[in-house]
Amino acid sequence: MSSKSRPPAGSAVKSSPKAGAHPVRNSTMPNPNISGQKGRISNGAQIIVDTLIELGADTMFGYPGGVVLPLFDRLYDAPINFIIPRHEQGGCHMADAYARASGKVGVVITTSGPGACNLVTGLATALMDSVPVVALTGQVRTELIGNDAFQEADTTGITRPVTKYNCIVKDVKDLARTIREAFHIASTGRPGPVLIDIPVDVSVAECSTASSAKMELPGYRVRTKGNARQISTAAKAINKSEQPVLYVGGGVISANASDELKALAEKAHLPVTMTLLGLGSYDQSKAESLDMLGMHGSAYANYAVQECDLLIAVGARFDDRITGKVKTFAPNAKIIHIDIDPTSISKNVRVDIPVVGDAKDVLTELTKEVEYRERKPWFKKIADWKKKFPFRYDDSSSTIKPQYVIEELCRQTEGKAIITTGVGQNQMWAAQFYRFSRPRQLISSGGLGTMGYGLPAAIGAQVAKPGATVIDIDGDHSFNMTMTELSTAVENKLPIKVCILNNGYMGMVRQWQELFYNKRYSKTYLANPSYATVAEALGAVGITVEKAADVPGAIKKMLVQKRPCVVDFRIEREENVWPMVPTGKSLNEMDGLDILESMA
Ligand SMILES: Cc1ncc(C[n+]2csc(CCOP(=O)(O)OP(=O)(O)O)c2C)c(N)n1
Ligand SMILES: [Mg+2]
Repeated sequence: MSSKSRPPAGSAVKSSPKAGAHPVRNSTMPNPNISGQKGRISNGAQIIVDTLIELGADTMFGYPGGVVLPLFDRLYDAPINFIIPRHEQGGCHMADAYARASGKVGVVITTSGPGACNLVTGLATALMDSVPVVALTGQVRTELIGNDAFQEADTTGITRPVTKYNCIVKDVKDLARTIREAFHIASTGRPGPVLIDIPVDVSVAECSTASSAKMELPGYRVRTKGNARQISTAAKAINKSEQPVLYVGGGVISANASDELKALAEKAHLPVTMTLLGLGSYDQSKAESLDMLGMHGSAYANYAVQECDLLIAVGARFDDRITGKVKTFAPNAKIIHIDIDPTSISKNVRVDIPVVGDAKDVLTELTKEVEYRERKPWFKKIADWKKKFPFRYDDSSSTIKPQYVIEELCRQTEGKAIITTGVGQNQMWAAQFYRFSRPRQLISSGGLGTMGYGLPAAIGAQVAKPGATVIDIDGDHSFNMTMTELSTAVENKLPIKVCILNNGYMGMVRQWQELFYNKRYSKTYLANPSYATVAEALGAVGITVEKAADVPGAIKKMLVQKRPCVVDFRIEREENVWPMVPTGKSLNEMDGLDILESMA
């Protein structure tokens, strides 16, 4: 890379902040307001560790390298649970899932150049799903920046589009403050990943400890309280509505607002549908749950959205997998949109009543003003759709149906496990057939759809919740992408379970080829290893299941393992996910309903 494309050495590289973030001042500028300047003399690496501990980060994920040696030296005997992945992408997914499962900020540390570059997919995954992750990357010495130094990469440049905010710290005096700011920006407003790049000379430079340095974010404002008038207008619309639908996204979970959501749904008597990331925010065992909506959502949710007269979106962003054809999305509905991120309002779909604020706060206020209405005809219609088009599969065959595996998993874990997923059919079946009842129970890459997320995510979730049963429902090819992380699980004695729905195919892509490319299965079949043998070689337990009759026993065996356990379910090869709204179609134009009906 030419040095021309780089900022001159000595300048700070700033990202343009994303939704909800605002520019922070140049971190190389002298900062006269640092408090705590009088403390003991420390080096940059020690300041990093002290500040992280002060911020409550007792668990981190990371991989060492040359320019982070000073930092790793300080981590040697620090009171931190430090997990070393086998690849930095895995480390970033672990930090991300740790954050999703715990509600805390996930921290990942890597070296410069290749280490930092390996974070990109993980950061993009966290950005798309609004997950608070702080990444600390080492950088070459300040004087070498722009010289194509060994293991130099323009980390802030490369990660600018995949972070909520990033910067490089060039003065040790700014370190503590910048780390505090990173945690604040990552976890407030619409959460997201923040990266701080730290040249090695800054890590070894000495300064008086400034770990209590105050944040200086004059331009960063987060509006948590919703506008009272807008809330009243929303309440009136709800009270007037004959056919309302609550459409809930991951924002409700990240705002810890599930109780407030339940209170609103119960008081006003509203049916609730959730996005993939919203699953768990509302108990699916309730009659008012319409389960997931969208491309592979339930027919009853999609019909309800298309026929509703009022759509109340909370912490959701009208992603194209949800709306189908935007022009004909919820054609009869007035739309209320409650979101912390003002930039997502009316971005994809025109909104009638926007309310910018924290979901917990806004839902509390809104609930005070709503009234109960029975809405008998509407709930009758919904009950009829539910009866006619439940998620179904043909259970008459002796080959293993993936849906059956998930139903059985749900039965044996009493719907209480934390589920992570790969991407593809496995992910959609997990969303359709496991029944989620509490927030932070489903951990899945929604926005970016990152194959390879499931296994490292299970590790991050298990670290966050050591007592929980954590199951990765994965695809064979998703698992292939990061399966080396099984070693991380083994080394750290994490009893995660991996259920590979092994169809031999990149199943979701094959499904599209079947439906839209005349069954020309171009490059979607790859030879797989014996996963049980791989698992055993890496120190985990491996089980292969080839017959439907063996599914319950294998799951039972898996659930009692103390070591990580991989179960390779050889499933029906060409099973499809139904229903399906083809790209460009309206939500009510679902394929596969006839197939589902024929199985009744
Ligand atoms: C990193 C990455 N590369 C490519 C894709 C495109 N893609 C989406 S689903 C899929 C197939 C997934 O196969 P598998 O993990 O076996 O899951 P299945 O659909 O068979 O359950 C592919 C290639 C992706 N989502 N992520
Ligand atoms: Mg597959």
